[in-house]
Amino acid sequence: MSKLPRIASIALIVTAVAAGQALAHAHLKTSSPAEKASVISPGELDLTFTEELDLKFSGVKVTDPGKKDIKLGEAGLKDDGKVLTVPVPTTLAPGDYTVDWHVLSTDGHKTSGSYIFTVKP
Ligand SMILES: [Cu+2]
Repeated sequence: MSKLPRIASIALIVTAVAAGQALAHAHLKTSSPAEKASVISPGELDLTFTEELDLKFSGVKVTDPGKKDIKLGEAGLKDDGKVLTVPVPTTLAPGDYTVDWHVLSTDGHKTSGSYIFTVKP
């Protein structure tokens, strides 16, 4: 019985974890309105990511309950480039809205996702 294979596999895991942290992509940490939140029509959307973003290749699309695109203002970055902020110039009617986001983090990796929030009557 040798302990070598076990030590080797532990070393492999440690290496994989370290590499994973070095290549961390931008993941959505929090948002305002939050996922599944019920809110009054928001004046803007704030999406907070784990990494700094490249604004040129980052964006948000919002669709209404009828799957129609909502007209949004020009996206910007704040808080060290980790928060993507998008003005919502119109008042949203009550219903469920889908936010589709795609971002490029400054490490050159793309991520995307979507979530829903509700505008209450
Ligand atoms: Cu990355």
